[in-house]
Amino acid sequence: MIVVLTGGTGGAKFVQGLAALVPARELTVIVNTGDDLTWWGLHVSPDLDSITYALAGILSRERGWGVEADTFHCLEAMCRMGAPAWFQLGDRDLATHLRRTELLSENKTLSEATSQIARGFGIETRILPMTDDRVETRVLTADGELSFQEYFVRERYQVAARGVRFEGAERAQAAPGVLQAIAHAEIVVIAPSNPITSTGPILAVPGIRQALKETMAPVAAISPIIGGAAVSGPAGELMQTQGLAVSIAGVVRCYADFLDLLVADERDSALGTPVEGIAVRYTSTVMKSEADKTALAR
Ligand code: FO1
Repeated sequence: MIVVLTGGTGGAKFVQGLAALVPARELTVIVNTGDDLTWWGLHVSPDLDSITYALAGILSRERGWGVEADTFHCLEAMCRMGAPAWFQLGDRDLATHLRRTELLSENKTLSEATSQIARGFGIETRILPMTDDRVETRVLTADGELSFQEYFVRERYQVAARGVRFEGAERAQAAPGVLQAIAHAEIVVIAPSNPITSTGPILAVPGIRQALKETMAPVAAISPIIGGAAVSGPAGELMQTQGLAVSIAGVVRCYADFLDLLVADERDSALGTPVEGIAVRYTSTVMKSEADKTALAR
């Protein structure tokens, strides 16, 4: 059993690569839900949906989120009626949020809603939200706090971040199956995701970090930092707010208490950043093509 911890678009690409190599039932994906939001009254779980769409083979290649070739007629109609439109939901994507919201309103848990949605797409891989409880990533700025999507999408991470916190994390419980999957894994892989806002919320759920320390499985992480900079997004700036170097050494510091192996890009080998106490394997980690994704996963 391979267990992947993931969030964001880099993680979804990596899971796509892995899914091409590993039988679907031998993979369990534990997903960040700190980015979740209520939008137009609907419960949207962007990272769960990116994994679902990636495994269903319908993740938009162009955007890296949402459904390939989706249309935005509902968004246009909502705009006409004065609804907020900075967070764009495609028409086919919308069905997922409608169904999830309906299931949650029938007192199903997020885990149950997620597995029902995944079944609808014919997915056999287990997709587990990190928790069924509400944990919300909050970004601290000079003018107050923003939700993750306000910071990431609405402000396009152009406001200076001072820190990040995970509202509700200390009271949250790992979702059913999460701790067991880590305990019984043959290998655990931390996807090339933002270590602060994508995997950070997962590790903030009580018990998950401990499970990673205790598992007999080797734990490997793929660095989202390439050549001393984030591949995309605000990972670099957010790492600095936590006093971390924007380097593979900074990534290792996020995971040092349980990590056995860091997979880093060969450009970082050339930089020669010292990484202490951990094995580092250098390879090409840029995922542009399908072949890149499977090569990295292999
Ligand atoms: N990202 C954007 O940059 N702009 C959007 O309007 C947007 C909408 C959106 C809708 C559904 C969804 O599942 C993801 C969406 N994303 C959008 C991506 C999302 O903000 C990120 O993938 C994650 O939250 C980062 O982990």
